[in-house]
Amino acid sequence: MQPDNQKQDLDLVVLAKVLKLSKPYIKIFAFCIFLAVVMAVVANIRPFLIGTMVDDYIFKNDMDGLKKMAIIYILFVLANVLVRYFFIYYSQVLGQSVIKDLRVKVFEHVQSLKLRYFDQTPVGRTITRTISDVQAINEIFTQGVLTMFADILGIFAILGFMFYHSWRLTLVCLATLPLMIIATYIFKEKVKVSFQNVRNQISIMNSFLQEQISGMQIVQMFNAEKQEAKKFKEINRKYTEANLNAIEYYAIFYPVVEIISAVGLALLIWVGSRGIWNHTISAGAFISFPLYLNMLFRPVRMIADKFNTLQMGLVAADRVFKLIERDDKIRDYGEVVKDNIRGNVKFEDVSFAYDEKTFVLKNINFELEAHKTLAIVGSTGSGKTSIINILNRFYPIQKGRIIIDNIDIKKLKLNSLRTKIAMVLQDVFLFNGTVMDNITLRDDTMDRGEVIKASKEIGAHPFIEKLPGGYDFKITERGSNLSMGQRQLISFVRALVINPDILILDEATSSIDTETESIIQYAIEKLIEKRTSIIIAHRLSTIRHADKIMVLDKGEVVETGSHDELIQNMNGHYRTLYEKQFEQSVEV
Ligand code: M5T
Ligand code: MG
Repeated sequence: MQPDNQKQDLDLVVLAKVLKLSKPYIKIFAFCIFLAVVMAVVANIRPFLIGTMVDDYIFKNDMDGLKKMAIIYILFVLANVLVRYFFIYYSQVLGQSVIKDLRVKVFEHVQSLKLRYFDQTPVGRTITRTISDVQAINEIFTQGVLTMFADILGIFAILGFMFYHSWRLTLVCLATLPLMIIATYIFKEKVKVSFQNVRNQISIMNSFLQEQISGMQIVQMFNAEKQEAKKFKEINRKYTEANLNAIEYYAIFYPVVEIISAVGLALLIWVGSRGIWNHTISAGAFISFPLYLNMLFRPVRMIADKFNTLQMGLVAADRVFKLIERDDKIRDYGEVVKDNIRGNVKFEDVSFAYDEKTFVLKNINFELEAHKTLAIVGSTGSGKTSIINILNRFYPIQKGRIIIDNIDIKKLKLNSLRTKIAMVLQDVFLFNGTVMDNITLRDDTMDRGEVIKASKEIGAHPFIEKLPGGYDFKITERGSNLSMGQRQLISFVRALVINPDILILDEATSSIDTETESIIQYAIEKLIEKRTSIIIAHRLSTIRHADKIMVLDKGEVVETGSHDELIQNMNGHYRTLYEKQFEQSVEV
């Protein structure tokens, strides 16, 4: 699990991309900006009003005027509350709308990625990208850009009021401002690094947890809980450390700010009191400037914090963008759409490597006529599953051609290719949902009657019917509440309902009882009837029905022929394999 690399100089580019996401919500965005402008004035006018009340009304004994001013003051307070409410609400609406769209975008993109991406990326990382990284982007809007904009406007507004009120005192206040800015800057830089660390640790922890939970059975089976818990503790410790590290900077920063404010206030009182004695500063200004000072420092202080939220959001955004800009998409250059195929399959000198280097299939040649059955046998790791992985274009091949009905499959539109081919994989994957959902894969156009018909045809109906709820029986994640044989049968029905022209079956290696075996055997015979079939066979019974048998060894075809032909070859691979299995089945 490698933490992701981050480039730090890309901030503005990333920010621009994030802002672009809000394009569909430009009106809300504009409204938020407008509110920020209003807020800058409404929120910061109060010290000025207080100063005016002191100088122009209290000192001049104008009670009626004072009352009026008090009402104005209250109105501004209320207006501020109202404007702030809308600002918070709508900046959230904006952020949430953007990330709602983004999540779909990420999900759809992930779906279109090549299988290689999933081979190489921990699941937890992809989940972090889709959930928590996207969430962090929300804060770019709610905590980042918009509030920072509001704060900066606020600072200008305060400075405006201050200068208007008393330039002398304003200059005094500004004396400590550089200190504040320097402190803020240092803080921002430090916290930035530690926050990146925090996010990396989150990603590592998610990946670890995801893997652990999926593999819990293995962990418990091999009593590996202690070791795994130890590893988790280590990851957890690093995560906590990263968090504490970030918090430490806050713990230093806030007291420093406190000191700078205190110095500022002391200066203000010192210069202010002199100003009152020599009548260069009014009492109103003297009273309102400490308030200004507070108001001026608050956004400056907050900006550091917001900058970091923004920063974190940008780091997250950068990762999400990297994911959705990944060029690992399945390329669909094919244009040919075929509605009907006969199902003639030909491999011409096909070589293939998952990693472009180590070839797991070497110069494979074979032709399978339409409606015939090819069985592929060979020891484990010989490349059987790989053959079907490339036939369906899950992975691109490096050499040779795969041809279906005289068309190179590269030229076929992926969709068109895959709807013609049904695959039953070695390990059946069932989703959380009903039996029906798992067969139709939530395709509403599929008729319930059709499904039942198909499952009757291959003999899965009796067992499904017996499940509580029948076709509405709820399968738990990965099908853990069904036996292997049952899962296999459901996947058979899934393959049959789409009525494929080519059927590929990667037989499960696990042994099943004789009764289920015969049900499955019957189902397989039904499945391969009247269509081109490639069966990766582990059981003798399956092989016998094949028109042709191809023996693979270390990625190469070593023998081809019918059962009868191959069995003649006394020292042949097939005969050896066959004898081995035969012995086994006799023994059992
Ligand atoms: C053949 C490698 C594997 C093996 C070789 C599926 C898969 C396989 N391999 C990868 O690198 N990545 C993959 O995603 O390819 O493997 P296979 O084709 O799966 O062999 P098999 O189906 O004949 O074996 P089995 O055990 O199913 O009978 O070197 O590392
Ligand atoms: Mg296999």
